[in-house]
Amino acid sequence: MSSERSFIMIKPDGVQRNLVSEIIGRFERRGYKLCGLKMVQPTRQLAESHYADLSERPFFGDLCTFLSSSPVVAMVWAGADVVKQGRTMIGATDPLKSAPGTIRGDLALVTGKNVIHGSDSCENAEKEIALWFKDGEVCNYEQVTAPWIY
Ligand code: RTP
Repeated sequence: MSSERSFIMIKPDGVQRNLVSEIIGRFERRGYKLCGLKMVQPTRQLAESHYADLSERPFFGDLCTFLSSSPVVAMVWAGADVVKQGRTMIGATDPLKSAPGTIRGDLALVTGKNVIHGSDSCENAEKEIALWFKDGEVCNYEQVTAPWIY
């Protein structure tokens, strides 16, 4: 099993709309391994750090206000090609441009409330995991092996 990891976050709108199990289920059914999970209401500072790359964009303030407005579910998922595959499962930033079958394409309509975040590179995934999780909060474990579990 690959040790590649991605930081996946159900944003405030996904939590408020009771989409947590729907989203977790998609990653579980795909075959990915859940290694970290917590609900947290991000501080403004954490939201700004998470989206620091977008600090010059006009929507940055509203984005950070939204992210820190209500709890999120922060997760670490591991498995083969999880960063790229996770982004494919999530869909395009604008839900109206997301294919049916993707999380945003099935569950969202508005760019500013697009339900979920997924890391866009392995390097950023590790940075985001370090930003959101303390040492000891992410589990590194082997799943029970059987030919049909990979
Ligand atoms: P995310 O980081 O949340 O996974 O989203 P993403 O990679 O698909 O898109 P990104 O460009 O990183 O933008 C981060 C989030 O900012 C909001 N956004 N609003 N008003 C706008 O034009 C606009 N553009 C982006 C979205 O919520 C997007 O997910």
